[in-house]
Amino acid sequence: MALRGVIAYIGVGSNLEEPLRQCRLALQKLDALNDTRMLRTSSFYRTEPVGVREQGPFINAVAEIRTELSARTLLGSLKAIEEEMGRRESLRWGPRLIDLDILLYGQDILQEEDLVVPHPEFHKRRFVLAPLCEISSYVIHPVFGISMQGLLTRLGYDDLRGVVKIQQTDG
Ligand code: A4P
Ligand code: MG
Repeated sequence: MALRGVIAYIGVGSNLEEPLRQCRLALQKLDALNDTRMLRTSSFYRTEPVGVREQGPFINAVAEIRTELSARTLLGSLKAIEEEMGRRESLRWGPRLIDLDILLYGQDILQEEDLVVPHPEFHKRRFVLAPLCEISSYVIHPVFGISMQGLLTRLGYDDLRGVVKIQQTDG
């Protein structure tokens, strides 16, 4: 059967109520979406909070999916998962039960009021680039024309905010 749809990358993050469990559950729900197939998932990473520093560490991961949903429908599905899991309105960059972001949707560039793709700022964030590089280091950022590995390398060593791969056996 011919492969259809678009390859998209979804960022998963949580720092509340057993974050690792929240991230695992979110990935299961992502896997169960209609017209969407999970292709690969990164390891989980324990990461220092970026933005609001006075909050607990995050667990982050990235999933590669193939989807026949439009970017907008996919956004709606991600928000539905967040709501189903009990996410409430949260402070910008503050603690959150679960955050699901469309990092990339093929090579599309979207600049709408409530949908910006590639997700703004991810090119500067080690907590996104490290898991993304683990599964798809060669993917090109459509705005900058640089690979994920290139973006990660470009962060250099002056941004060594803790981003540590955790072992599956950590629970
Ligand atoms: N929206 C626009 N574009 C997108 C997109 N590509 N994907 C809109 C998903 N949503 C998108 O998002 C607010 C609105 O953004 C949505 O209604 C949607 O229409 P939100 O998820 O409700 O709010 P948010 O999470 O506070 O905003 P955002 O922009 O996702 O936050 P950030 O910038 O991702 O920051 N530190 C660590 N270590 N790990 C983290 O995961 N996350 C944040 C959140 C801060 N610090 C962190 C982490
Ligand atoms: Mg978000």
